[in-house]
Amino acid sequence: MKMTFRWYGEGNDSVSLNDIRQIPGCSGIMGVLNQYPAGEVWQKDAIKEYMEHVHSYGLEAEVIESVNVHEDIKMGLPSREKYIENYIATIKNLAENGVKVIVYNFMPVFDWLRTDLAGEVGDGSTALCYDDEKLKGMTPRDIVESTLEGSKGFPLPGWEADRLSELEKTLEIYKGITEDDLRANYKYFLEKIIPACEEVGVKMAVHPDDPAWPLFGLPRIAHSKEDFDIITDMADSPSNCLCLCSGSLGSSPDNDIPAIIRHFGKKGKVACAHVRNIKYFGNKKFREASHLSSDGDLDMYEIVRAIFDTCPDIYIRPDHGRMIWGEKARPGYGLYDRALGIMYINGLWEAMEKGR
Ligand SMILES: [Mn+2]
Repeated sequence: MKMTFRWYGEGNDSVSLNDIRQIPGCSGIMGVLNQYPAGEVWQKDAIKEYMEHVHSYGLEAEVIESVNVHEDIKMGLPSREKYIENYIATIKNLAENGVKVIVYNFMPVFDWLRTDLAGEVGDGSTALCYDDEKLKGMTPRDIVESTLEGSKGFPLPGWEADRLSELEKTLEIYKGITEDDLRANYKYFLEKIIPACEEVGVKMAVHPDDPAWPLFGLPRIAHSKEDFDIITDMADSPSNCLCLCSGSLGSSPDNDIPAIIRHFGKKGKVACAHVRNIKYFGNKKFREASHLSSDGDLDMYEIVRAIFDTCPDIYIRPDHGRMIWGEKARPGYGLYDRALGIMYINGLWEAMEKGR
């Protein structure tokens, strides 16, 4: 297992590389170069400079996240060809700079979504919350505005301005796109990019829909074991993998996370994992919890155990954390609670290794 920490880049994160290297057992980051809007080629020189900077702190950056898929690819528009070409160029440029895993998603329009970015936990801390009843009273534009307002000035992954600039127009086009259409467009994309990934030894790791159900009538096709069976079959390759996010899949109690990890772990299909806990408050209503099992409804021991047993060599990172100890940071991405999460996962891991 390689323990990592999500980092948004100099000037774009309240957490520094110096902070990250002080977290015990943390060997690297899951990084992003967020100057590039979806569809643009990530340039070699910029990636090289970024890598050298991360390496200068003794940290690795073998996993890069948020290499966003342009909406035209998801919608299957003729313009997808040039965006797929650009995506392949980005894959090659990243691989040339030591990247082994690329995390992406195939969610239409909205990436992750919460109705409250600073819900009271009850102990003075706050956490990201979702309440479907609350969302029902909101339009897509309302949720975009409330999310940007709650972001405390930090750009949020998946809520990039370029992605949301033509929101209404994009939503209109999606009205004619079924789940099967979206799957066909996804397959088309994978068939084009996976040979390039194989050539340069990169694994594509698709992030699950978050939350694990359709939103605003938009098709979503990556939130269950069955969905991932279909996706991994779309391109039969060691490069076509998953980013197992326990909190995203775990937003639905129907998903048995340890069983899903074991199923795909044994097949060599898990490239990395985001580990986080969730507390349910009813149907489609949850709050993100600390990593500790007893603070939420997911069993972190069984989740880490499934990784330990079936895919022990993957990259792991704590996912979102609560905002604790008065920290001011990008919602979900403070230093303190995620560092606590790392220590908890490290503790589970050491106990498993020694108890073998
Ligand atoms: Mn995640």
